[in-house]
Amino acid sequence: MKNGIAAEPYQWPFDQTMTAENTALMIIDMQIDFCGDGGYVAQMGYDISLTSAAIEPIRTLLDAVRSIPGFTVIHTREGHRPDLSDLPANKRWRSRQMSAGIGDEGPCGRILVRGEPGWDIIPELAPLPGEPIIDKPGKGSFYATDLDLLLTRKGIKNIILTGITTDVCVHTTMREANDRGYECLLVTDCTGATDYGNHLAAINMVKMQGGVFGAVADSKSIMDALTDNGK
Ligand code: C5J
Repeated sequence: MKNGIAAEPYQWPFDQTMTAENTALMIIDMQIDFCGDGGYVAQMGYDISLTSAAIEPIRTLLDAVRSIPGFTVIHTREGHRPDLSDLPANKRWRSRQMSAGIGDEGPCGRILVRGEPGWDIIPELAPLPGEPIIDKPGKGSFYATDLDLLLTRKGIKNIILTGITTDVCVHTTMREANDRGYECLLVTDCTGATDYGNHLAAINMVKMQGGVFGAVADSKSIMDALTDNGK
């Protein structure tokens, strides 16, 4: 990782201080509810091929990162307590405008409820023992979680963001992380949205104003940098 990652709109991270010890790979909400048959996204009528397209690229990147000693991998899951006491009324009533409401019964159990089959991370990307899982009630991974504490304690400065959906939970997390001073990189082929135009727009937003939320790169550029063979 001598030269950083070929990214847009700048080589990432800008100050070239990326090491296994100060960098984390975040895998956001790769749950059946967001990319599996019968899950929340499918029940809302969206095309899960758009969100599930990220699975294989993430798996390849994850395998590479797991082979590097000291590299932190963090998984997140969006979901609520079974009694829905952590589900704000605005989130619930708006979800019920669609054909599937959060907390309602679906083919994969109660939608976005902790412990239900649909809430689980997909088997292809199952966390290994020792890889932290952040359970979050919101779209952002920092809100009402101990993520910031965990990153600070580990000395993490750089975050590589993957997962779904690009325009909602990935973007919210990236914005939260950016405001807290983390250097952020969104991986274009390891993310996906329920609308392809929104995926592209979310990527574009990052690049405005010199990298207003950080930078973007594809997974090949990251793999090249991790193995120092891209130059
Ligand atoms: C959404 C997410 N889209 N994980 N959640 O509701 O992006």
